[in-house]
Amino acid sequence: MKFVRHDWTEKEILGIYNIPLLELVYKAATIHRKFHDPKEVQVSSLLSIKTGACPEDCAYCPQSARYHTDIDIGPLLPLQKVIEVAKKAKSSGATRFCMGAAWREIKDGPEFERILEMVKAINNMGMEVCCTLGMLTESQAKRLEEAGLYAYNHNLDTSREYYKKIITTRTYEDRIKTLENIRKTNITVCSGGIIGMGESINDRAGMLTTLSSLNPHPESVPINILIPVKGTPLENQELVSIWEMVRMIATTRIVMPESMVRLSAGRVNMSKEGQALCFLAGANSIFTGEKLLTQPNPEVNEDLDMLKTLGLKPRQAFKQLKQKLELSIE
Ligand code: SAM
Ligand code: DTB
Ligand code: SF4
Repeated sequence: MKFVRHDWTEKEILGIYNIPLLELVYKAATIHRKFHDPKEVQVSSLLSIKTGACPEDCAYCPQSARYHTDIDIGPLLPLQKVIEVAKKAKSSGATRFCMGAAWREIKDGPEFERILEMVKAINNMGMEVCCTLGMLTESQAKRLEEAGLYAYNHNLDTSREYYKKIITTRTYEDRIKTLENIRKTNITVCSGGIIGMGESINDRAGMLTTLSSLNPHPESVPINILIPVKGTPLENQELVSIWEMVRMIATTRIVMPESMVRLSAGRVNMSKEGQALCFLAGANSIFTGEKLLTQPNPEVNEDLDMLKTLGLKPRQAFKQLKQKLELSIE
């Protein structure tokens, strides 16, 4: 039986999503154990390096300039400040540091140069560096690669069909083009989406069909639960039930067995038992730190306690890279 496939159909994925719940968790857990160490969880830290006033109209996002939300808008942070935060994150156990900017796209110039300095400095600290800065060109991706960037996050967020209902200022094709530009370098790809925006189960399966058609699959796939933020068009969306999150995580694990599946935004609204089921179903990465970009996340000590209770330990940095190098030396 072939596990890593790039030709999953939406119908097949829907079929998996709808398997009776415990049976689905068992199947996903079995696949998870074939490809990953089930005792390990990757711990990433997140920092908003440029907050708010974004020209895009993503209906879920508190950082769009079009909505009135309660966030602290700010310009690109100075290099030293970012280094300080990264050091703290490292000392509290994070092995990946992800920097997010509320930009539509990267513009060449002094701000991009500053970001390249940030990437270099954090890479030199021995952490995997990840950025999410909006759309980018092939030459910008190359420059980030030269600076030592390990991963670039750029989410598809939902299905091609539903995307138009959520964002009008860019297209699904724009998103895919940026993912292709990243793939032209050795930077790893991080791409996933959000559930709970009013999309159908077909839309969830549709998003996973597109993500799993990418060859290679994204090395990491974040699954966010919508945080309905006051002032955004999605402020009144009902919270997604934990059972739907477990189904989404398990289905993602089954269709992209080698990828890291990240339990991303929305953990503040999940019980520890719910998160435990997600880990069992194949999630093996979380964001720690009491803030995501602008919204709350569980406290670090609370997370460390949870990992300890579940017998999970943080994964070391650059592990995949090390495994690949070891294989090529053998
Ligand atoms: N501006 C860049 C972009 O859009 O690619 C990078 C930052 S953007 C905030 C990164 C991701 O955060 C989005 O793609 C979306 O998946 C997630 N996100 C934003 N607001 C969210 C919310 N309220 N709930 C859950 N996820 C959210
Ligand atoms: C991702 O998929 N989730 C993270 C990360 N990639 C950049 C961001 C979540 C943001 C949640 C809303 C906020 O904090 O503003
Ligand atoms: Fe801007 Fe990114 Fe938020 Fe969209 S998701 S409004 S592009 S910061």
